[in-house]
Amino acid sequence: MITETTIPARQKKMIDWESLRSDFPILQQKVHGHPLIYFDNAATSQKPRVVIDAVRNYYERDNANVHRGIHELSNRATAGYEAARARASKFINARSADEIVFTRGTTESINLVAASWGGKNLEPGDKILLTEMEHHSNLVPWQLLAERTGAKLVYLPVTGDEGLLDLSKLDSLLTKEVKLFAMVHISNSLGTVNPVAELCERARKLGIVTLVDAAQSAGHCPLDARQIGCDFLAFSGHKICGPTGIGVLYGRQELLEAMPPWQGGGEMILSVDFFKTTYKHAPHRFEAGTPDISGPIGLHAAMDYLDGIGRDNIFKHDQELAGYAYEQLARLNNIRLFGPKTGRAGVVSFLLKDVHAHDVVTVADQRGVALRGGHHCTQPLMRKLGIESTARSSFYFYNTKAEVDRFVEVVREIQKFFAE
Ligand code: 7TS
Repeated sequence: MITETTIPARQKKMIDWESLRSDFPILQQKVHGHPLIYFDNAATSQKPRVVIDAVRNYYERDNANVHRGIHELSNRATAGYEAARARASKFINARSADEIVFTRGTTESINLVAASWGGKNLEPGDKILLTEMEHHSNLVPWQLLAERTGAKLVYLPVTGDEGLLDLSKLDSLLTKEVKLFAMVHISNSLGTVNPVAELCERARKLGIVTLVDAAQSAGHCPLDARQIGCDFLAFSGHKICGPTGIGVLYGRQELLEAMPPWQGGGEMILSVDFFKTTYKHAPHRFEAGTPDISGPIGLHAAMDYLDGIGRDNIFKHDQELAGYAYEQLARLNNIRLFGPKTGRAGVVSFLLKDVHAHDVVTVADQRGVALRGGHHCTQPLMRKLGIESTARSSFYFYNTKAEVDRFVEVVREIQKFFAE
């Protein structure tokens, strides 16, 4: 039996953040002899037991293919799959579950829009507006589309180390050639929170289609697709406590309905003849073949879990930790910090003078602290900032101030170690 995972909504002031850690079996371990401090949440989040259980229960009790068999197990699998779609719709306040397409993740969601919507609607001379802080997955699909269609890419600039969008340039970039404006909500490299509702509103007034990359925001702050007013929005299950391999594409129904299929195969058809096929309505038209079924079921449990805590509470907690980490790091000598001084999300990127980011990450790992070093799939942004990489700490609600203290101490040790 598929059971609804319901966590009673916790009272605002009564959240015991420390106790939430016991929901995450993976956090209860030592790495290289030290308690694990997991600060690589922008890459992927850890999974609470309710999510692991939901996936295990599905395989132990309900596993069957969806929409195909008229037998009990298939009916249960289908019910679980479609319940997850309805839950995802609620999670981002879509108008209906028909606006939710399941994909492998943010990357696949954006590729779907580029190939299907972009392939149909773009012509030579059209422009696609992006920002300079996009992740490669909100950049390369548009480059591929531009190559195919003859469209051109244009970029809204980033101001420098503080990593804000230069909104004074927006009006001059929003020309009549621009057909699509795709933007990241929260930057995975800088922690910048972009004013996506305002950006979408300004684009919409000119009839420009908008896409919001919500990979770093969906599980970290309240997210309301209708209030943002975007046409498309993408996120990944694995960054919001759900399983890997499952993601969501939200598309406004009239746009999805007008888009041609992307991949062809089973599940997405109404009728197939040797030379002609008719397709199901959206969203099913975009889900060819046997989908990931345990993924949406695990994701459903993750969305319930997060909303049980409250994403407004999670955002506050993320911001407090990141603000505290930024302040502590800013006290050190020979450190360069990236991203906004205030109002940042739970990401702090930095560079130590004369120490490569990869060395920072390697030594931190020896002390049980999981960071990420590299370009974070934002190579053009790194080039703009005149660097190759950063060391990045990224936080989630199960991280604590004590962990930040230990992390800052480790950074100090690293500075000493490389100074000798
Ligand atoms: N967009 C943003 C803003 C991201 O941070 C990521 C992944 C993606 C898109 C792609 O998500 P995927 O689930 O399809 O891979 N970001 C990172 C990161 O910062 N470190 O590893 C993956």
